[in-house]
Amino acid sequence: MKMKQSRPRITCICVGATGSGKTLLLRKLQQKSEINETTSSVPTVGTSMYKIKLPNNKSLVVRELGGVVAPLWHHYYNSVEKIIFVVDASNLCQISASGVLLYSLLTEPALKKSKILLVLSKMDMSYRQMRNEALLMLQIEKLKTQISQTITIAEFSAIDGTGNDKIFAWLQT
Ligand SMILES: Nc1nc2c(ncn2[C@@H]2O[C@H](COP(=O)(O)OP(=O)(O)O)[C@@H](O)[C@H]2O)c(=O)[nH]1
Ligand SMILES: [Mg+2]
Repeated sequence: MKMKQSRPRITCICVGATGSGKTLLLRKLQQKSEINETTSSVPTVGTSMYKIKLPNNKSLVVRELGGVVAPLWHHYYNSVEKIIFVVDASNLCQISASGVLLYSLLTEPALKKSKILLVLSKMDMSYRQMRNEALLMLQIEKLKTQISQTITIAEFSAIDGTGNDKIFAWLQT
């Protein structure tokens, strides 16, 4: 008889400001792997879980944590190994808010050993130079010298599929 695992250990979280594109990113990753299992959501604290099938046939459950519940993010840091941090590259007006969230995440003791994937989302709505402007505004180069985590940067568009392969490759490592 198969035991039903009701509480999988979630080792990957997806965070970022409200509207940055987290849900669409995770749905897109699910679609590519032809799994459409929009798993349980916990509306009270605004988190949802997505089971993503990786190219190596393993699967990974990612928990989305919305910007509105940023003060509660720390409840979910336990056993987190990977963090997908989503920034809307088409909206540079909101980028400083993302920078503050990112910084507080990176300085969190529980996340000292985690791997970070910085996703610049909505690239279909951004001009090329916006990528560099976004990274500059987030002070990524300076941050890299100050933190223990490694940051991988991926451009993404849920519309045209930009960045899909790079994100899957990162999720597999
Ligand atoms: N053009 C474009 N719009 C996007 C993209 N990703 C998300 N959006 C839009 O941005 C809005 C917020 O997206 P959502 O995934 O719900 O953001 P979340 O709050 O971070 O989960 C929605 O209207 C999406 O359709 C993208 O890659 N390109
Ligand atoms: Mg969402």
